[in-house]
Amino acid sequence: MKKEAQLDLYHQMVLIRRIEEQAAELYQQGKIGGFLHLYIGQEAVSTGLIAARQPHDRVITAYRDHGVAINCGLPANEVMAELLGKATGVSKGRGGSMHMADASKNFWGGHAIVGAHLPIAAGFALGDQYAGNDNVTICMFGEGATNIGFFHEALNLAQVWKLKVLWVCENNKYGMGTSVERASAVPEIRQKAEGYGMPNSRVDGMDVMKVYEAACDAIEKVRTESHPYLLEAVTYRYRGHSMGDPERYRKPEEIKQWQENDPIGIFRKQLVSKKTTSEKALDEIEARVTQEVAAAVEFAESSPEPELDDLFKNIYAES
Ligand SMILES: Cc1ncc(C[n+]2csc(CCOP(=O)(O)OP(=O)(O)O)c2C)c(N)n1
Repeated sequence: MKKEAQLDLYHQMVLIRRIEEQAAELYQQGKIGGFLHLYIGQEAVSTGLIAARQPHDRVITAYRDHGVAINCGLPANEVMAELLGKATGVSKGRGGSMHMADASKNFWGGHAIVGAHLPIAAGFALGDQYAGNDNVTICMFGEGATNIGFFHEALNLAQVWKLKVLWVCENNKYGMGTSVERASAVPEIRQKAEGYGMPNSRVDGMDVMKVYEAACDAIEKVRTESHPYLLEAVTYRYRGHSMGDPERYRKPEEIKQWQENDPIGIFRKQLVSKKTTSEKALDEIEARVTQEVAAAVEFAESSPEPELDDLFKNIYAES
């Protein structure tokens, strides 16, 4: 990957981190309502993954979606405005944290029901198969989602119909307060694909370049060989499941251990040690992000609330 593209990935990862740190503060001030699930610690997964897609490849994910939205090119201002429920938000203030979407960027959301978007991803790919194009649908979900029916139904049909779906499991070790060891019959999620005869692999989800390479390889296989593929990215969330999680299910030492493996820190070290760039250039990116986040908050806070008269708009699609 060229230097400029690598610096762009660094920028995206830092932007996601700082937007979410800011969102946590705004939540505590009561300016963000509903649930807020932070992606902090997992930035390398969506950043590496989305960098490997073509613009015509679809992306769909669960409720931990702010980072994915940024990686898909949704503007930081509009992501922040959506978090605050404002009319200028990516979903016009109607979706909030869990329902960001922008079809023009091929980002199909943001879904709150665990696993429910997996059959939707299979449906997208079936539609693309009918249309005869070579779009790949990238479907992201947590390891908790792989213990429920939607996952198995969707993977089975995807393999039967040879649908072009890249299934990406972000194994961050916990589904709310339940550890993967307590809930999954097999230790590695990728093993579940074996039951459907589906090619699969596992990657270090804390290393953005490793994710990027694994994703390029998997997307190429899906597109050219016309079959689904399951990629498991091993990662960790540093914050609670959502805001207000007392986190009684894990020890602070465990979080600390993973923080030593911070995805932004790892990438920073790589960029400097391989002489791709200097510490100074990376500091400049960080300073730029600070300004972008401040501008996003300003934009969101000064934006209007959705109009009451618009309440019933955009509920049904017009035929
Ligand atoms: C069908 C359904 N069951 C339960 C819930 C409540 N719930 C919300 S998140 C979650 C955990 C899911 O964990 P995982 O899929 O690993 O994703 P992560 O939160 O780790 O990103 C649960 C059980 C839900 N939203 N939908």
